[in-house]
Amino acid sequence: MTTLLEPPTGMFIDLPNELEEALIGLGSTLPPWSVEGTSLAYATIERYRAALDSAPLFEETVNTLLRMLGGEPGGYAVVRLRNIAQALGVGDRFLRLATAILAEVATPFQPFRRWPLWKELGTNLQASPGLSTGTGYNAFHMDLVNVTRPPDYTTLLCARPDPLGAGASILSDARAAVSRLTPTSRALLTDVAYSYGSFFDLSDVGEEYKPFPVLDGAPADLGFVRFTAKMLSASGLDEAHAHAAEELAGQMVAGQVSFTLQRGDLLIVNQHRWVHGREPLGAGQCDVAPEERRLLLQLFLRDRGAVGPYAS
Ligand SMILES: O=C(O)CCC(=O)C(=O)O
Ligand SMILES: [Fe+2]
Repeated sequence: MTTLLEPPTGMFIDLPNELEEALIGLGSTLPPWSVEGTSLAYATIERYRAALDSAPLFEETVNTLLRMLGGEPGGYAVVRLRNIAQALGVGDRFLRLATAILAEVATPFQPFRRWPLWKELGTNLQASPGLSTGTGYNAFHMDLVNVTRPPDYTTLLCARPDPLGAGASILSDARAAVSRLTPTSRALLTDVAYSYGSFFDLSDVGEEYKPFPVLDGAPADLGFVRFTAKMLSASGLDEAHAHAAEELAGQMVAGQVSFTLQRGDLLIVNQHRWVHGREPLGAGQCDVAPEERRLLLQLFLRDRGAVGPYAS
């Protein structure tokens, strides 16, 4: 059949009606998941797979998703589970289904042991605006930039969009941004000169990486463009290296796409290829009741068998 298809560039997956209906039915039958160490238990993966395999067009849909997530220019996808969220709510039944779908991409795991598998990212008016739960612009970054083995995928499930209609997600093809840089900047970005953040209570992400190079020279599916715009203001960064990283930040913005996640949308980002962030939430959050403010749930994925020369 169509094995030579280019990766789709639409990046949104609307489920066929018959699959949606089957998943709504299955949502009530999936058992709670178990975690083994820091990963979704193998028994749960098998159990969920056996259940979803019977759903019409599930395999085809997963194949489409995998094509969107891998290979150039792919690297992110939004699976629209809006009707399922409408039917089931966004509680346990919905999270089990989302977990089952993601387990077909890679293994859900829990790098922050102190938080549950799905970590709530709510809206906190007291948080620094640019941080996860803040209300401001969250500039381009990859998650867990300062570890030797960052999660291969980061995923964000929208439980509640900003009622003020803002907070769009921003995405950019980091590899394409790098390709538009001058050779001088690219060379500077290979230097082990960048640092960001702390390393605390993390599991299965390797060691703290400090300082790190932005470009590691590894093939795209193994290495990373280790970037967070937040490191630009880190102390100790010399002017030449800061300038190269700023140029990269500029190219990421120049190539960005943006869209606003709706309730039930599941964004999956391949961290080897794309960076992500968020536009500011709507002004006037203090007039929105706390339980109505934007709420995302975050889950990380680890590629199966991802233990190569660039992992440690
Ligand atoms: O709020 C968002 O949409 C993105 C949050 C994020 O990227 C993060 O917490 O790492
Ligand atoms: Fe993030």
